[in-house]
Amino acid sequence: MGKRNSKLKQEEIAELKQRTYFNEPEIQQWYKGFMKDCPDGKLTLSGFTKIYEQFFPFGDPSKFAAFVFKVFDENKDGFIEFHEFLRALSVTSRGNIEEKLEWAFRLYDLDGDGFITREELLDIVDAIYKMVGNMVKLPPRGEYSGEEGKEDIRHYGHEQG
Ligand SMILES: [Ca+2]
Ligand SMILES: [Ca+2]
Repeated sequence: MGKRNSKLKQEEIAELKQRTYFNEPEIQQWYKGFMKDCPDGKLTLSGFTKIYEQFFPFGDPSKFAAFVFKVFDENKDGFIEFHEFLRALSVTSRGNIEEKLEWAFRLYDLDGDGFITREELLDIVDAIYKMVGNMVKLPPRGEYSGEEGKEDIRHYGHEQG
Protein backbone atom coordinates (compact mmCIF):
# COMPACT_ATOMS: atom_id res chain seq x y z
CA MET A 1 0.00 0.00 0.00
CA GLY A 2 1.30 3.45 0.97
CA LYS A 3 4.42 4.33 -0.94
CA ARG A 4 5.72 6.99 1.38
CA ASN A 5 7.53 6.07 4.52
CA SER A 6 6.11 8.48 7.01
CA LYS A 7 7.88 7.18 10.07
CA LEU A 8 10.30 9.27 12.07
CA LYS A 9 13.77 7.83 12.42
CA GLN A 10 14.91 6.90 15.90
CA GLU A 11 17.67 9.53 15.87
CA GLU A 12 15.19 12.21 14.79
CA ILE A 13 12.96 11.32 17.70
CA ALA A 14 15.92 11.46 20.06
CA GLU A 15 16.85 14.91 18.80
CA LEU A 16 13.29 16.19 19.05
CA LYS A 17 13.03 14.85 22.57
CA GLN A 18 16.16 16.75 23.46
CA ARG A 19 15.11 20.00 21.82
CA THR A 20 11.45 20.12 22.81
CA TYR A 21 9.32 19.44 25.89
CA PHE A 22 7.46 16.61 24.21
CA ASN A 23 7.85 12.91 24.94
CA GLU A 24 7.98 10.23 22.27
CA PRO A 25 4.24 9.38 22.08
CA GLU A 26 3.45 13.08 21.79
CA ILE A 27 6.04 13.57 19.08
CA GLN A 28 4.63 10.60 17.15
CA GLN A 29 1.12 11.96 17.54
CA TRP A 30 2.04 15.42 16.25
CA TYR A 31 4.04 13.88 13.44
CA LYS A 32 1.07 11.85 12.30
CA GLY A 33 -1.11 14.95 12.21
CA PHE A 34 1.55 17.04 10.50
CA MET A 35 2.17 14.47 7.77
CA LYS A 36 -1.54 14.08 7.22
CA ASP A 37 -1.86 17.78 6.45
CA CYS A 38 1.53 18.08 4.72
CA PRO A 39 2.41 14.73 3.15
CA ASP A 40 5.69 16.10 1.80
CA GLY A 41 6.73 17.23 5.26
CA LYS A 42 6.73 20.92 4.44
CA LEU A 43 4.13 23.40 5.56
CA THR A 44 3.86 26.38 3.20
CA LEU A 45 2.78 29.90 4.04
CA SER A 46 -0.55 29.37 2.30
CA GLY A 47 -1.15 26.15 4.22
CA PHE A 48 -0.21 27.92 7.42
CA THR A 49 -2.56 30.80 6.62
CA LYS A 50 -5.39 28.34 6.00
CA ILE A 51 -5.00 27.04 9.56
CA TYR A 52 -5.45 30.57 10.86
CA GLU A 53 -8.43 31.10 8.60
CA GLN A 54 -10.20 28.23 10.34
CA PHE A 55 -9.85 30.03 13.65
CA PHE A 56 -10.62 33.51 12.36
CA PRO A 57 -13.21 32.96 9.64
CA PHE A 58 -14.54 36.52 9.88
CA GLY A 59 -11.23 38.33 9.72
CA ASP A 60 -8.22 38.37 7.46
CA PRO A 61 -5.43 36.56 9.30
CA SER A 62 -3.04 36.47 6.33
CA LYS A 63 -0.81 39.29 7.54
CA PHE A 64 -0.50 37.95 11.06
CA ALA A 65 0.00 34.39 9.82
CA ALA A 66 2.88 35.60 7.64
CA PHE A 67 4.57 37.19 10.66
CA VAL A 68 4.20 34.05 12.77
CA PHE A 69 5.34 31.90 9.85
CA LYS A 70 8.65 33.77 9.82
CA VAL A 71 9.29 32.88 13.46
CA PHE A 72 8.44 29.20 12.89
CA ASP A 73 10.66 29.01 9.81
CA GLU A 74 13.99 29.05 11.63
CA ASN A 75 16.19 28.20 8.66
CA LYS A 76 14.34 30.72 6.47
CA ASP A 77 13.82 28.34 3.56
CA GLY A 78 10.18 29.32 3.11
CA PHE A 79 8.78 26.13 4.60
CA ILE A 80 7.96 24.96 8.10
CA GLU A 81 9.51 21.52 8.51
CA PHE A 82 8.25 19.22 11.22
CA HIS A 83 11.12 19.91 13.61
CA GLU A 84 10.53 23.67 13.27
CA PHE A 85 6.83 23.18 13.83
CA LEU A 86 7.37 21.09 16.92
CA ARG A 87 9.94 23.43 18.45
CA ALA A 88 7.69 26.45 18.04
CA LEU A 89 4.81 24.48 19.51
CA SER A 90 6.98 23.37 22.40
CA VAL A 91 8.08 26.91 23.27
CA THR A 92 4.68 28.50 22.90
CA SER A 93 2.82 25.82 24.83
CA ARG A 94 5.35 24.54 27.38
CA GLY A 95 8.28 26.91 27.34
CA ASN A 96 9.26 28.86 30.42
CA ILE A 97 8.60 32.56 30.62
CA GLU A 98 12.00 33.52 29.19
CA GLU A 99 11.54 31.22 26.22
CA LYS A 100 8.07 32.55 25.58
CA LEU A 101 9.26 36.15 25.82
CA GLU A 102 12.14 35.46 23.47
CA TRP A 103 9.76 33.86 21.02
CA ALA A 104 7.37 36.81 21.23
CA PHE A 105 10.28 39.19 20.77
CA ARG A 106 11.28 37.42 17.58
CA LEU A 107 7.70 37.77 16.37
CA TYR A 108 7.51 41.49 17.11
CA ASP A 109 11.02 42.26 15.83
CA LEU A 110 9.88 41.98 12.24
CA ASP A 111 13.20 42.83 10.57
CA GLY A 112 15.20 40.79 13.08
CA ASP A 113 17.63 43.59 14.00
CA GLY A 114 17.30 43.01 17.74
CA PHE A 115 15.04 45.98 18.39
CA ILE A 116 11.28 46.39 18.35
CA THR A 117 10.44 49.74 16.87
CA ARG A 118 7.18 51.64 17.18
CA GLU A 119 6.50 50.89 13.51
CA GLU A 120 6.96 47.16 14.04
CA LEU A 121 4.63 47.25 17.01
CA LEU A 122 2.00 49.13 15.02
CA ASP A 123 2.38 46.66 12.18
CA ILE A 124 1.71 43.74 14.53
CA VAL A 125 -1.27 45.48 16.10
CA ASP A 126 -2.61 46.18 12.62
CA ALA A 127 -2.18 42.50 11.68
CA ILE A 128 -3.98 41.37 14.83
CA TYR A 129 -6.76 43.85 14.23
CA LYS A 130 -7.24 42.62 10.66
CA MET A 131 -7.38 39.07 11.98
CA VAL A 132 -9.92 39.60 14.75
CA GLY A 133 -11.34 42.97 13.72
CA ASN A 134 -14.72 41.77 12.55
CA MET A 135 -15.16 39.60 15.61
CA VAL A 136 -14.91 42.57 17.96
CA LYS A 137 -18.43 43.67 18.74
CA LEU A 138 -19.24 47.35 18.84
CA PRO A 139 -20.44 48.58 22.21
CA PRO A 140 -24.20 49.02 22.56
CA ARG A 141 -25.77 52.08 20.99
CA GLY A 142 -25.15 55.33 22.79
CA GLU A 143 -21.87 54.24 24.33
CA TYR A 144 -19.79 55.09 21.34
CA SER A 145 -19.48 58.38 19.58
CA GLY A 146 -17.64 59.78 16.63
CA GLU A 147 -16.75 58.54 13.21
CA GLU A 148 -17.25 54.81 13.74
CA GLY A 149 -20.88 55.23 14.61
CA LYS A 150 -21.55 57.56 11.70
CA GLU A 151 -19.83 55.18 9.34
CA ASP A 152 -22.11 52.32 10.41
CA ILE A 153 -25.25 54.35 10.03
CA ARG A 154 -24.20 55.49 6.57
CA HIS A 155 -23.58 51.91 5.42
CA TYR A 156 -26.91 50.87 6.84
CA GLY A 157 -28.58 53.65 4.93
CA HIS A 158 -27.01 52.54 1.67
CA GLU A 159 -28.15 49.00 2.13
CA GLN A 160 -31.67 50.08 2.81
CA GLY A 161 -31.85 52.62 0.03
CA1 LIG B 1 12.19 25.96 7.36
CA1 LIG C 1 13.37 45.44 14.45
